[in-house]
Amino acid sequence: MRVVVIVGGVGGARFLLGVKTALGLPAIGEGAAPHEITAIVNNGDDVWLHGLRICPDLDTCMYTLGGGIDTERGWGRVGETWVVKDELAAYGADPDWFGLGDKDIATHLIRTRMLRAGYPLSAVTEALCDRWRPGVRLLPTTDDRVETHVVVDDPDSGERRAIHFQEWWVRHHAALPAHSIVAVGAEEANPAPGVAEAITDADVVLLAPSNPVVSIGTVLAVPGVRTALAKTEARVVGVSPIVQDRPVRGMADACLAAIGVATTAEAVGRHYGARPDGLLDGWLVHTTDSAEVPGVRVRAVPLLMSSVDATADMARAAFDLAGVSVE
Ligand code: FO1
Repeated sequence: MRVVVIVGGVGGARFLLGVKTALGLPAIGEGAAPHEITAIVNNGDDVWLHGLRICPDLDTCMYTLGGGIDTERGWGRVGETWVVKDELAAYGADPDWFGLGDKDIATHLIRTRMLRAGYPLSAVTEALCDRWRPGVRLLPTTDDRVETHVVVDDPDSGERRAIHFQEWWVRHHAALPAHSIVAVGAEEANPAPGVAEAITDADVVLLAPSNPVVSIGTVLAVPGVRTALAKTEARVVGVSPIVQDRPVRGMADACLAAIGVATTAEAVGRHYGARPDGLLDGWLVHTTDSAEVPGVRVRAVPLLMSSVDATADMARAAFDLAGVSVE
Protein backbone atom coordinates (compact mmCIF):
# COMPACT_ATOMS: atom_id res chain seq x y z
CA MET A 1 0.00 0.00 0.00
CA ARG A 2 1.17 3.52 -0.79
CA VAL A 3 0.58 5.90 2.08
CA VAL A 4 1.16 9.64 1.96
CA VAL A 5 1.25 11.63 5.19
CA ILE A 6 1.33 15.43 5.17
CA VAL A 7 3.24 16.58 8.24
CA GLY A 8 4.84 19.42 10.17
CA GLY A 9 7.37 19.01 12.98
CA VAL A 10 7.03 17.33 16.36
CA GLY A 11 3.38 16.21 16.10
CA GLY A 12 3.87 15.04 12.53
CA ALA A 13 7.04 13.12 13.37
CA ARG A 14 5.37 11.35 16.31
CA PHE A 15 2.36 10.52 14.15
CA LEU A 16 4.70 8.93 11.58
CA LEU A 17 6.06 6.61 14.31
CA GLY A 18 2.48 5.37 14.76
CA VAL A 19 1.85 5.05 11.02
CA LYS A 20 4.99 2.92 10.64
CA THR A 21 3.99 0.72 13.58
CA ALA A 22 0.44 0.27 12.27
CA LEU A 23 1.92 -0.88 8.95
CA GLY A 24 4.18 -3.46 10.63
CA LEU A 25 7.38 -1.44 10.30
CA PRO A 26 9.70 -0.71 13.24
CA ALA A 27 8.85 2.74 14.60
CA ILE A 28 12.51 3.75 14.42
CA GLY A 29 14.71 2.91 11.47
CA GLU A 30 14.04 0.73 8.47
CA GLY A 31 12.29 -2.60 8.09
CA ALA A 32 10.68 -4.78 5.48
CA ALA A 33 6.98 -4.35 4.83
CA PRO A 34 4.91 -4.34 1.67
CA HIS A 35 4.08 -0.69 2.23
CA GLU A 36 5.60 2.58 1.12
CA ILE A 37 5.20 5.66 3.28
CA THR A 38 5.93 9.10 1.86
CA ALA A 39 5.95 12.05 4.24
CA ILE A 40 5.45 15.45 2.64
CA VAL A 41 7.06 17.83 5.08
CA ASN A 42 6.37 21.52 5.69
CA ASN A 43 9.15 23.90 4.55
CA GLY A 44 7.65 27.13 5.84
CA ASP A 45 9.58 27.07 9.15
CA ASP A 46 12.91 26.97 7.29
CA VAL A 47 15.27 29.81 8.07
CA TRP A 48 18.80 31.12 7.38
CA LEU A 49 20.72 31.64 10.65
CA HIS A 50 24.45 32.28 11.08
CA GLY A 51 24.86 31.52 7.36
CA LEU A 52 23.26 28.09 7.74
CA ARG A 53 20.00 26.78 6.28
CA ILE A 54 17.89 25.30 9.08
CA CYS A 55 14.92 23.06 8.18
CA PRO A 56 13.33 22.30 11.57
CA ASP A 57 10.41 20.14 10.43
CA LEU A 58 12.50 17.99 8.06
CA ASP A 59 15.14 17.52 10.75
CA THR A 60 12.57 16.75 13.46
CA CYS A 61 11.08 14.02 11.25
CA MET A 62 14.50 12.69 10.23
CA TYR A 63 15.90 12.57 13.79
CA THR A 64 12.66 11.17 15.28
CA LEU A 65 12.33 8.34 12.76
CA GLY A 66 16.08 7.71 12.73
CA GLY A 67 16.41 7.48 16.53
CA GLY A 68 18.42 10.69 17.06
CA ILE A 69 15.80 13.05 18.48
CA ASP A 70 15.75 14.54 21.97
CA THR A 71 12.36 13.10 22.89
CA GLU A 72 11.82 15.51 25.81
CA ARG A 73 12.26 18.68 23.75
CA GLY A 74 10.77 17.11 20.63
CA TRP A 75 13.35 18.85 18.39
CA GLY A 76 17.13 18.70 18.05
CA ARG A 77 19.54 15.91 18.93
CA VAL A 78 19.56 13.68 22.01
CA GLY A 79 22.71 14.11 24.12
CA GLU A 80 23.26 17.54 22.58
CA THR A 81 25.98 19.96 23.71
CA TRP A 82 25.85 23.74 23.25
CA VAL A 83 29.47 24.92 22.95
CA VAL A 84 28.96 26.75 19.64
CA LYS A 85 25.78 28.43 20.93
CA ASP A 86 27.67 29.71 23.99
CA GLU A 87 30.57 30.90 21.85
CA LEU A 88 28.19 32.75 19.49
CA ALA A 89 26.58 34.37 22.54
CA ALA A 90 30.03 35.44 23.79
CA TYR A 91 30.50 37.28 20.47
CA GLY A 92 27.06 38.87 20.89
CA ALA A 93 25.95 37.24 17.63
CA ASP A 94 22.31 37.69 16.65
CA PRO A 95 19.89 36.05 16.92
CA ASP A 96 20.46 34.89 20.48
CA TRP A 97 16.96 33.46 20.88
CA PHE A 98 17.41 30.43 18.61
CA GLY A 99 19.72 27.68 19.84
CA LEU A 100 21.66 25.45 17.48
CA GLY A 101 23.25 22.46 19.21
CA ASP A 102 26.73 21.24 18.29
CA LYS A 103 25.57 17.90 16.84
CA ASP A 104 22.66 19.53 15.02
CA ILE A 105 25.02 22.08 13.44
CA ALA A 106 26.74 19.27 11.51
CA THR A 107 23.43 18.62 9.73
CA HIS A 108 23.06 22.32 8.86
CA LEU A 109 26.68 22.51 7.64
CA ILE A 110 26.20 19.56 5.27
CA ARG A 111 22.84 20.89 4.07
CA THR A 112 24.18 24.38 3.46
CA ARG A 113 27.28 23.11 1.67
CA MET A 114 25.16 20.95 -0.65
CA LEU A 115 22.64 23.75 -1.30
CA ARG A 116 25.48 26.15 -2.13
CA ALA A 117 26.94 23.53 -4.49
CA GLY A 118 23.63 23.60 -6.36
CA TYR A 119 21.81 20.53 -5.07
CA PRO A 120 18.06 20.99 -4.51
CA LEU A 121 16.71 20.54 -0.96
CA SER A 122 15.05 17.24 -1.94
CA ALA A 123 18.43 15.77 -2.96
CA VAL A 124 20.07 17.16 0.17
CA THR A 125 17.36 15.59 2.33
CA GLU A 126 17.84 12.25 0.61
CA ALA A 127 21.58 12.44 1.28
CA LEU A 128 21.03 13.27 4.97
CA CYS A 129 18.53 10.40 5.25
CA ASP A 130 21.22 8.01 3.97
CA ARG A 131 22.66 8.33 7.44
CA TRP A 132 19.42 8.34 9.47
CA ARG A 133 17.46 5.70 7.50
CA PRO A 134 14.04 6.91 8.69
CA GLY A 135 12.16 4.08 6.94
CA VAL A 136 9.90 6.68 5.33
CA ARG A 137 10.52 8.68 2.18
CA LEU A 138 10.91 12.22 3.55
CA LEU A 139 10.17 14.83 0.90
CA PRO A 140 10.29 18.56 1.41
CA THR A 141 7.10 20.07 0.05
CA THR A 142 9.12 22.15 -2.39
CA ASP A 143 12.69 22.81 -3.47
CA ASP A 144 11.78 26.48 -3.85
CA ARG A 145 12.23 28.96 -1.03
CA VAL A 146 9.03 29.21 1.01
CA GLU A 147 9.03 30.93 4.39
CA THR A 148 6.18 31.63 6.74
CA HIS A 149 6.09 35.23 7.90
CA VAL A 150 3.82 36.68 10.57
CA VAL A 151 2.50 40.25 10.48
CA VAL A 152 2.61 41.80 13.97
CA ASP A 153 2.83 45.17 15.67
CA ASP A 154 6.48 45.61 16.65
CA PRO A 155 6.54 45.62 20.48
CA ASP A 156 9.18 48.42 20.53
CA SER A 157 8.19 50.78 17.70
CA GLY A 158 4.50 49.82 17.48
CA GLU A 159 4.93 49.67 13.68
CA ARG A 160 3.26 46.90 11.75
CA ARG A 161 5.82 44.57 10.18
CA ALA A 162 6.31 41.02 9.00
CA ILE A 163 8.71 38.82 10.97
CA HIS A 164 9.92 35.31 10.26
CA PHE A 165 7.76 32.58 11.78
CA GLN A 166 10.66 31.41 14.00
CA GLU A 167 11.03 34.89 15.51
CA TRP A 168 7.31 34.94 16.31
CA TRP A 169 7.22 31.33 17.57
CA VAL A 170 10.49 30.96 19.45
CA ARG A 171 11.38 34.53 20.45
CA HIS A 172 7.87 35.81 21.17
CA HIS A 173 6.25 32.43 22.02
CA ALA A 174 3.43 33.31 19.59
CA ALA A 175 2.26 35.83 22.19
CA LEU A 176 2.32 38.85 19.85
CA PRO A 177 -1.12 38.95 18.22
CA ALA A 178 -0.75 37.96 14.56
CA HIS A 179 -2.61 40.17 12.07
CA SER A 180 -1.92 37.64 9.35
CA ILE A 181 0.29 34.68 8.54
CA VAL A 182 1.73 34.47 5.04
CA ALA A 183 3.57 31.60 3.34
CA VAL A 184 5.94 33.82 1.35
CA GLY A 185 6.86 32.26 -1.99
CA ALA A 186 4.34 29.41 -1.77
CA GLU A 187 2.06 30.53 -4.60
CA GLU A 188 5.04 30.56 -7.02
CA ALA A 189 6.57 27.34 -5.67
CA ASN A 190 6.45 23.98 -7.41
CA PRO A 191 6.14 20.71 -5.52
CA ALA A 192 9.49 18.97 -5.02
CA PRO A 193 10.18 15.97 -7.30
CA GLY A 194 7.97 13.05 -6.30
CA VAL A 195 5.49 15.05 -4.20
CA ALA A 196 2.63 15.41 -6.71
CA GLU A 197 3.17 11.84 -8.00
CA ALA A 198 3.13 10.40 -4.48
CA ILE A 199 -0.24 12.07 -3.82
CA THR A 200 -1.86 11.11 -7.13
CA ASP A 201 -0.60 7.49 -6.92
CA ALA A 202 -1.42 7.05 -3.21
CA ASP A 203 -3.87 4.51 -1.81
CA VAL A 204 -4.53 6.76 1.16
CA VAL A 205 -3.53 10.29 2.19
CA LEU A 206 -3.39 11.25 5.86
CA LEU A 207 -3.15 14.74 7.34
CA ALA A 208 -1.11 14.45 10.54
CA PRO A 209 -2.30 16.20 13.72
CA SER A 210 0.07 19.06 12.91
CA ASN A 211 -0.56 22.79 13.06
CA PRO A 212 -3.39 23.41 10.55
CA VAL A 213 -2.11 26.87 9.63
CA VAL A 214 1.70 26.96 9.63
CA SER A 215 2.36 23.26 8.95
CA ILE A 216 -0.45 21.62 6.93
CA GLY A 217 -1.62 25.04 5.68
CA THR A 218 1.81 25.89 4.29
CA VAL A 219 2.12 22.55 2.48
CA LEU A 220 -1.31 23.17 0.94
CA ALA A 221 -0.33 26.70 -0.03
CA VAL A 222 1.80 25.23 -2.85
CA PRO A 223 -0.62 25.10 -5.81
CA GLY A 224 0.74 21.82 -7.25
CA VAL A 225 0.04 20.07 -3.94
CA ARG A 226 -3.59 21.24 -4.00
CA THR A 227 -3.96 20.13 -7.62
CA ALA A 228 -2.58 16.66 -6.80
CA LEU A 229 -4.94 16.35 -3.82
CA ALA A 230 -7.89 17.32 -6.00
CA LYS A 231 -6.85 14.68 -8.59
CA THR A 232 -6.04 11.72 -6.34
CA GLU A 233 -8.46 8.84 -6.08
CA ALA A 234 -7.11 8.06 -2.62
CA ARG A 235 -9.29 8.86 0.35
CA VAL A 236 -8.00 11.75 2.45
CA VAL A 237 -8.35 11.46 6.23
CA GLY A 238 -7.30 14.18 8.66
CA VAL A 239 -6.43 13.80 12.34
CA SER A 240 -7.43 16.68 14.60
CA PRO A 241 -4.57 18.45 16.41
CA ILE A 242 -7.18 20.05 18.70
CA VAL A 243 -8.44 18.13 21.73
CA GLN A 244 -11.00 19.66 24.08
CA ASP A 245 -10.59 23.06 22.45
CA ARG A 246 -6.82 23.18 22.97
CA PRO A 247 -3.86 22.27 20.79
CA VAL A 248 -2.38 18.92 21.85
CA ARG A 249 1.05 20.58 21.59
CA GLY A 250 2.36 23.96 20.52
CA MET A 251 0.52 27.21 19.98
CA ALA A 252 -1.83 26.37 17.11
CA ASP A 253 -4.55 28.41 18.86
CA ALA A 254 -2.60 31.62 18.15
CA CYS A 255 -2.27 30.61 14.48
CA LEU A 256 -5.95 29.68 14.15
CA ALA A 257 -6.96 33.02 15.70
CA ALA A 258 -4.93 34.80 13.02
CA ILE A 259 -7.02 33.20 10.26
CA GLY A 260 -10.33 33.55 12.12
CA VAL A 261 -10.84 29.84 12.85
CA ALA A 262 -11.94 28.73 16.33
CA THR A 263 -9.73 26.32 18.29
CA THR A 264 -12.11 23.38 18.10
CA ALA A 265 -11.90 20.05 16.27
CA GLU A 266 -15.09 20.95 14.41
CA ALA A 267 -13.86 24.35 13.25
CA VAL A 268 -10.56 22.90 11.98
CA GLY A 269 -12.44 20.08 10.20
CA ARG A 270 -14.71 22.66 8.56
CA HIS A 271 -11.69 24.79 7.68
CA TYR A 272 -10.20 21.82 5.78
CA GLY A 273 -13.66 21.12 4.32
CA ALA A 274 -15.13 18.22 2.36
CA ARG A 275 -13.92 17.10 -1.01
CA PRO A 276 -14.17 17.97 -3.83
CA ASP A 277 -14.04 21.68 -2.95
CA GLY A 278 -12.20 21.04 0.31
CA LEU A 279 -9.75 18.36 1.38
CA LEU A 280 -11.32 15.69 3.51
CA ASP A 281 -13.17 12.43 3.16
CA GLY A 282 -12.74 11.60 6.84
CA TRP A 283 -11.94 13.50 10.06
CA LEU A 284 -10.74 11.88 13.29
CA VAL A 285 -11.50 13.73 16.51
CA HIS A 286 -10.72 12.87 20.13
CA THR A 287 -13.22 10.78 22.10
CA THR A 288 -14.29 13.76 24.22
CA ASP A 289 -14.95 15.93 21.17
CA SER A 290 -17.78 15.93 18.71
CA ALA A 291 -17.76 17.55 15.31
CA GLU A 292 -20.14 17.94 12.43
CA VAL A 293 -18.35 18.58 9.18
CA PRO A 294 -20.79 18.54 6.24
CA GLY A 295 -19.85 15.90 3.65
CA VAL A 296 -17.13 14.34 5.86
CA ARG A 297 -17.24 11.09 7.85
CA VAL A 298 -16.27 11.96 11.41
CA ARG A 299 -15.12 9.38 13.95
CA ALA A 300 -14.04 9.86 17.58
CA VAL A 301 -11.07 7.85 18.96
CA PRO A 302 -8.35 8.63 21.54
CA LEU A 303 -5.92 11.11 19.92
CA LEU A 304 -3.31 11.83 22.58
CA MET A 305 -0.14 10.16 21.12
CA SER A 306 0.88 9.22 24.68
CA SER A 307 2.91 6.26 23.38
CA VAL A 308 3.88 4.76 20.03
CA ASP A 309 1.24 2.05 20.54
CA ALA A 310 -1.47 4.63 21.24
CA THR A 311 -0.36 6.52 18.13
CA ALA A 312 -0.44 3.31 16.06
CA ASP A 313 -4.07 2.87 17.17
CA MET A 314 -4.81 6.37 15.87
CA ALA A 315 -3.20 5.51 12.54
CA ARG A 316 -5.22 2.27 12.36
CA ALA A 317 -8.41 4.26 12.99
CA ALA A 318 -7.41 6.66 10.18
CA PHE A 319 -6.82 3.74 7.77
CA ASP A 320 -10.13 2.22 8.80
CA LEU A 321 -11.97 5.50 8.24
CA ALA A 322 -10.33 5.68 4.80
CA GLY A 323 -11.62 2.17 4.06
CA VAL A 324 -8.16 0.66 3.51
CA SER A 325 -6.99 -2.58 5.08
CA VAL A 326 -3.49 -2.78 6.56
CA GLU A 327 -3.53 -6.45 7.61
N1 FO1 B 1 12.56 25.77 19.34
C1 FO1 B 1 12.68 26.58 20.40
O1 FO1 B 1 11.70 26.82 21.10
N2 FO1 B 1 13.89 27.17 20.72
C2 FO1 B 1 15.00 26.93 19.99
O2 FO1 B 1 16.07 27.47 20.29
C3 FO1 B 1 14.90 26.02 18.87
C4 FO1 B 1 16.01 25.68 18.11
C5 FO1 B 1 15.87 24.73 17.07
C6 FO1 B 1 16.98 24.32 16.33
C7 FO1 B 1 16.84 23.40 15.32
C8 FO1 B 1 15.59 22.86 15.04
O3 FO1 B 1 15.46 21.94 14.06
C9 FO1 B 1 14.48 23.24 15.77
C10 FO1 B 1 14.60 24.20 16.79
N3 FO1 B 1 13.49 24.59 17.53
C11 FO1 B 1 13.63 25.45 18.58
C12 FO1 B 1 12.14 24.08 17.22
C13 FO1 B 1 11.44 24.85 16.09
O4 FO1 B 1 11.80 26.15 15.98
C14 FO1 B 1 9.92 24.93 16.20
O5 FO1 B 1 9.36 24.22 17.22
C15 FO1 B 1 9.31 24.46 14.90
O6 FO1 B 1 9.80 25.13 13.80
C16 FO1 B 1 7.78 24.54 14.93
O7 FO1 B 1 7.40 23.37 14.31
